[in-house]
Amino acid sequence: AMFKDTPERPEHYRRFERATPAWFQDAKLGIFVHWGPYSVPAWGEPIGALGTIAEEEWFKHNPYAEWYYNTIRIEGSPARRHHQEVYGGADYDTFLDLWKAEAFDADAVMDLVASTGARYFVPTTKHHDGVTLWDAPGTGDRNTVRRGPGRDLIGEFRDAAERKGVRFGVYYSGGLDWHFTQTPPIVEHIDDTLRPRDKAYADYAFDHVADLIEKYRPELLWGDIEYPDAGKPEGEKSLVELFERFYAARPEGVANDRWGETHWDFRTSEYEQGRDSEGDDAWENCRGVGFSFGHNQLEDESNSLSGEGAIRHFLDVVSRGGNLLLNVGLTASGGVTPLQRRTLEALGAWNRAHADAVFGSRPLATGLARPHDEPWVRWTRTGQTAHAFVDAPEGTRVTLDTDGAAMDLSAAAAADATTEVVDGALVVTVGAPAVAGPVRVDIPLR
Ligand code: FUL
Repeated sequence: AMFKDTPERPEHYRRFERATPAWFQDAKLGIFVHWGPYSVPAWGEPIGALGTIAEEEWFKHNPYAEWYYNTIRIEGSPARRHHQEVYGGADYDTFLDLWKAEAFDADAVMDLVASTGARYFVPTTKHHDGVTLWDAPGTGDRNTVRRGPGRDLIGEFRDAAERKGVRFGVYYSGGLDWHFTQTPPIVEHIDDTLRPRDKAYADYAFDHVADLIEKYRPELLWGDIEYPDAGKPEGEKSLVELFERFYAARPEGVANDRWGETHWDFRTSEYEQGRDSEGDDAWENCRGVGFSFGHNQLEDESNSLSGEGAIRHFLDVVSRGGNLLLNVGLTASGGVTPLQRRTLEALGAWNRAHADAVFGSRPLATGLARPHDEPWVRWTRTGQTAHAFVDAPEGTRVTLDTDGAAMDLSAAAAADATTEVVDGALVVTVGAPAVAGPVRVDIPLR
C-alpha cells in the first residue's frame, strides 16, 4: 500500500485501481510451474533460500536452475565447469532441442495441482532465456511449438486447468530476455543496464502479453523483474493498453507487482526476499519445494520442504493474510519428481481434512490470540470461529496464548487433540492426527 503512493507511479496507471477481487484472497494456494530448456541440464547449487545469501555469492552459485544460461557464463562458476564437463560447453539452445516433454500430460499435472487444494495455476510462458512455451509472435522457431516438445504447452495447461476448474494465470519475464538482447551475465546485481528497456523490445513484449491475453484469457498476469521501460508511458503498445485489454477480458483478473511502479493488485515476496511486501493488503509468497524453481537434480530432502514443512509454511502465510504460490519444477520429460510429489501430496491430504478452516479464511486479529514457534501455533478465522493450528509431538501439552475474554474457551472443539481450561487458559494436549500435520482447535469467538 505504501508503495502505491510513491511519486514515481504515473497517473495513467491509477485508473486500474480497485479493491482486489475477493476470490484472490480466498484462494490461498496457487501452483507455479517453471519449465523450459533449463529443465534438461536441471542443475544449480542448492546453497540456500533467496534473501538469505549475499548477492556476490548468489549469482555465481545460483541455486535457481532456471538461471542456468546466466550462471554458465560467469567466469569460474561451478555451473560453467559442469556445463563444460557434461555438455562440452554446448550452445544453450541445444537444450531446447533436447527438451522433448515426451511424458507430459497436462491433465495429470492438473490433477496433482487440484489435489493440493490450489485454486489457481501459473506456468512460465517465457522465462529469462526468452524461449516461449507457445507459438509467440516474433519468436521465429525459438518456441516449443516449432522446436523441442513440438507442442503448445500453454494451450495444453490452460485447457486442462479449465477442465479441472482451476483458475489459470501466466508468468511472463518482461524484465529479462537473454536472447532478444545479448547482455553480459548478471554477476552481482540486476541493474538497469543489464535488462533490455528499448522500444523494439517493449513492442515485442507487448505482442507477447497481448497474444497471451487474447488466446488464453488468463485470470492472473504474473510479470517478472520489470516491464520494459519504453513500454510504460501511455500510448500505442504500452503496458497501459495491456492492462486495459486484460481487465476488459477478465474484470475479476489480478496482476502482480512486478511490472514496475505502474499498477498491481497484489504484492509479492519470494522465499525470504521482499518480506516487507507482506503487509495487510493482498500479497503472495512464492517459493519452490527446494531452493530452485526450475527442476534441479542436485536437490534432495536436506534442502527441500517436507510435507510437514510445506503445511507449516502454507499456514504461516495464510495466518498472516497471504497466499502461497508453491512451485513445481517439471522434469524435461514432463514429470514431477518423487521428492516434489511427496510434499504436494502431504499438503493436499492435510488441506482436504482442514479446507474449511483455511480456504476463505482471514487472519485472526492479533489482539485475540498470538502465534508461537516453540511449540508451533498459528491462527486463522472464519466467520465467528477462531482456528488454532498446533504442530507438536503427540502428548505435548500446549497452552494457547489467547485473550480469554474474547473467546468461549470452554466450547473449544478439536478432532485430534483434547482441550481443557486451566486457570482461564486453554490447554491443548496434542493427539495422533488422522492426517499427518498440525492438529486443529476450533474456538467460538464471543
Ligand atoms: C524471479 C526469477 O528470477 C526466478 O527465476 C523465478 O522465476 C522467480 C519466480 O522470479 O525473479
